[in-house]
Amino acid sequence: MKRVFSGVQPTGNIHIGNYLGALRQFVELQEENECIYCIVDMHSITVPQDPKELRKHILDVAALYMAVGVDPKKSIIFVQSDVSGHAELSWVLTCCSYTGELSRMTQFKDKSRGKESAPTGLFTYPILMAADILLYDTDIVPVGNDQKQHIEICRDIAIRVNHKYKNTFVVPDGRFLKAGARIMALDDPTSKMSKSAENIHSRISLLDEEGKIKKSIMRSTTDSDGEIRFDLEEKPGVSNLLNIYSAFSGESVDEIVVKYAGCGYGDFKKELATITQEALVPIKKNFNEIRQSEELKNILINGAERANTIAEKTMKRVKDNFGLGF
Ligand code: AQP
Repeated sequence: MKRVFSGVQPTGNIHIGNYLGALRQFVELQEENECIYCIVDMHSITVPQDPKELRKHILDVAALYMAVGVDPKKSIIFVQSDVSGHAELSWVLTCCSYTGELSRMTQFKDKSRGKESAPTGLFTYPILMAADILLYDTDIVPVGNDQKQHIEICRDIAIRVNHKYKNTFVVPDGRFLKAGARIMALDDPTSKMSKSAENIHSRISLLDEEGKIKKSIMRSTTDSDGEIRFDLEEKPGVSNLLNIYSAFSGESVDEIVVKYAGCGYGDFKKELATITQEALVPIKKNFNEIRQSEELKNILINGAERANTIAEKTMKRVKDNFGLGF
C-alpha cells in the first residue's frame, strides 16, 4: 500500500480546476492506498485572509472533500494547523533550502509580480508544502500541473537531506492527470483558473448555481475564427473548453471535435454548460447535507489525531538525524 498526501487551500470555494486537477484523484486513490488529505490553512495566510471567512472556508473545503467522494472511513481528513509538525518541519527544511531555488518558483513570481516587496511566507510557501508532504512519508502527491515545480523542489530537498544526514525522508512522486491537469481561467485562457481571481466569471465553483455556470461558460473568451478544434497556441480558449468538456464527459478531445464539426461556439458552449451543471448536481446536494452535519468537526478532530500520530514519528526521526534536542 502506498501513502498518498495532498491538500487544498481554504481560500474560497473550490472550482472545477481544483476538482478536475486534484480532487478527482483523491477519490480514485483512496480505494487502494493509505490517503491523507489536508485543508492547508497555514498556506492560505501567505496572503491576508479575513479570519471569519477563513474559518468558514476551512469547514467548506472539508465538506467539499466529502461531497466529491473522499470517505473519512478510508482517508484521513484534517486541518493543517491542527498538527504542529507542519510548522516544525518547515523550519528544519528552511535551513536545508536556498534562496536561489525559491526565487525560480513561477507561482511566487506570479503572485508577487508588480510588488516592490512580497510577504516572506509567499516566498517560503514551497518549503511548507515540502514539509506537509515529507511529514507523512508520502509516496504519491496527486496535484494539478501548476504544482509540478513545487513537487520538484520538495524532491530536491528530500534527496539533499537524505544525502547529508541519514536516510530521513521518503522521496515522493507527483501524480498529474492528463485531462483536467490545468484548467485555465474562462475570461483569460492564458492564466490558470483560480479561487482568488477577482472576476467570478473566470471560474466555475463547485457550488455555483446553474444560471451562474451557464453565464460563465457562455461569456468565456474564445476567438473569432469560429472553428472548434484543439490548438493551445492559436485557440487557447476553445482548447480549454474542450479540456473541460472531455474531463466531465469522459469523451476524448478528438471525439468531441468530430462531434461538433461545423457547429458554432454557441451550441458547443450550451452543451458544455449542461454537462457541467449535471456533473455538479450531486456534489452540491452532498455538500449541503455534510456541511450542516454535527459530525463534520468530529471527523476533523479525529483526522488530526491520526495525522499527528504519523507526524510525531517523523519528527522524532528528523530530530534524531539532525541532532536536535538531547
Ligand atoms: N486551474 C487549475 N487546474 C487544475 N488543477 C488546479 N489546481 C489549482 N488550480 C488548478 C490544483 O488544485 C489543488 C489545490 O490548489 P490550492 O488550493 O492549494 O492552490 P492553488 O493551486 O493556488 O489554487 P487556486 O485555486 O489558484 O487558489 P488561490 O487562488 O488561492 O491561489 C492543487 O493540487 C492544484 O494543483
